[in-house]
Amino acid sequence: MSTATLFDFISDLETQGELARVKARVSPVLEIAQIADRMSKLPAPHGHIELDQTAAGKLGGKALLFENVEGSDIPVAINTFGSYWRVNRALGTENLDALAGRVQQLVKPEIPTTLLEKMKKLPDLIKLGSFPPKSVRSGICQQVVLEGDKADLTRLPIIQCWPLDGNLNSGQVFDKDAAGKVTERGTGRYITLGGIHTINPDTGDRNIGMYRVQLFGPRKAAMHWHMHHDGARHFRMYRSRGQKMPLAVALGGESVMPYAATAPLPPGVEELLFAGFLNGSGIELVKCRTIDLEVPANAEIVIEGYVDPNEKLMEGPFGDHTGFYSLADWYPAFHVTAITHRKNPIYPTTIVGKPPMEDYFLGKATERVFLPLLKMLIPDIIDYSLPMAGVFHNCAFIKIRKEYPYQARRVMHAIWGAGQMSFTKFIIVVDEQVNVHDEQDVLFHLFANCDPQRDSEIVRGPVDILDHASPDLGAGSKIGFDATVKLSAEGRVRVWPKELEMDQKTRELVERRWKEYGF
Ligand SMILES: Cc1cc2nc3c(=O)[nH]c(=O)nc-3n(C[C@H](O)[C@H](O)[C@H](O)COP(=O)(O)O)c2cc1C
Ligand SMILES: [Mn+2]
Repeated sequence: MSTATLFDFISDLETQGELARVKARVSPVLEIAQIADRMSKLPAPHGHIELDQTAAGKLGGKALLFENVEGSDIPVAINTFGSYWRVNRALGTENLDALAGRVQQLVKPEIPTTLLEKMKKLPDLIKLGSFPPKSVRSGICQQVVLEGDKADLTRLPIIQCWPLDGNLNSGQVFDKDAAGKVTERGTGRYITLGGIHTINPDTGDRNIGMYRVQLFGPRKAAMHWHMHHDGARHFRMYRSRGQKMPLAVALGGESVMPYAATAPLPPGVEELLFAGFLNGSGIELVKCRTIDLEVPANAEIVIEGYVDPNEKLMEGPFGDHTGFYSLADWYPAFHVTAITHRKNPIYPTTIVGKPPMEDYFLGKATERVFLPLLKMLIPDIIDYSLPMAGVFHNCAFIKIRKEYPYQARRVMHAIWGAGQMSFTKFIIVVDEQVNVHDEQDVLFHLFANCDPQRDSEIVRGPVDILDHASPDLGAGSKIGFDATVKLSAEGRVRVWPKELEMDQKTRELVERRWKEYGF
């Protein structure tokens, strides 16, 4: 079972030997981040899952609860999702494949044949098996209500992750010409594990995305949503109407909530439904106090406010999950109208950086859980892996059962059209017998089976906003390598040699006689 509140989740982790409490007084500026980084590189108490045999798969250390943080009386929880076991625990599953199996069940009763029909059906599929959210009259997230001037973000133990975060003098600015016009500077402190709740003003659809929030002042922050994400899309809708956008940042809640906020659901598919599905019961919602939105009743802390379409802030730089600082750029300003919280709340956060970090395990959960949905869109795919070094968007290994010429290329183009997978910069397609979870096996076949000129496919298109190598922000090129065995219609192909393999009879003979050889 997933747990109902962050407090319960932490208690559960503690009982299971997965939590370390830190009583020493620590600074929220860099110190917590450095401790969490070091901890995340230690072996995880409960080891790793079968599928991920990489060294990273065993890491994660323990979740941390800092009880004595300078400048705030609220404890900080970090690294709570930083291992396979803890992600499984949060999602209430024994292993990710079992959860993928539940998603597979949703996908099964599926009849439509065209891609478009399938895309249209996705929302239904999610709804089908899930539990809708329930409105309730009161929730622990509103045990304490601080409105107006009483609301003060600086009282929260918001951490600074990396030394140059928020530092505009570091040369890390995207729009150098505009940088001169900056009148208001942010701090280096960011809310990093919040669920950003917004509503589509046309349809009323609710969205939750995990977007970082940079602290500017007691009631002011900057919202860093990528232009391709739903929060940004909602914002553009309010902006074109000339309206302020109500927004709430929810911290904590059911242990499935932070993961659900990161899940790459198609626009219009509500994260709340997916969270209900993961949670095994609908997420309880309460009305916000100062804006027209509902938020999870079981959250620890909720920050209410609105985004002003006419006000931009120079957000960043920020040490990102790519292993580089993402450059400072203009993002909308968020004005806080209230902070509500439970009595004695816990403040959850995370840091990102060079992998493996806590988000590696959240990303791997997505890789597994979304496999059935990806297969539904692109039935050629048997399995896939997003290798650690590719930090999710940069690289995908795809396994297909090849049946006709150029099938690998069809798969590449389908991926480049599939939701957030479309940002994949390097795609390597391999045959059925290759283990996509073994990097060496994939690279072996890439290097051996490709004639670079004949077997690569380069396209232009939208790329991840965080890609610093693309010539333009969010726009660049992507490459696919067909590392499968080539068929005659795939360009000039000579006789393809067989891969080495000892015959079964001899293998069995040696197996039987192994002791006899006297090793
Ligand atoms: C720890 C973490 C931090 C993230 N930070 C951001 C961010 O600052 N901005 C952003 O647009 N996406 C960020 N993401 C990715 C989004 O949460 C993710 O793509 C999600 O699916 C977006 O939801 P949406 O499609 O509803 O917008 C982050 C993900 C994780 C795991
Ligand atoms: Mn969404």
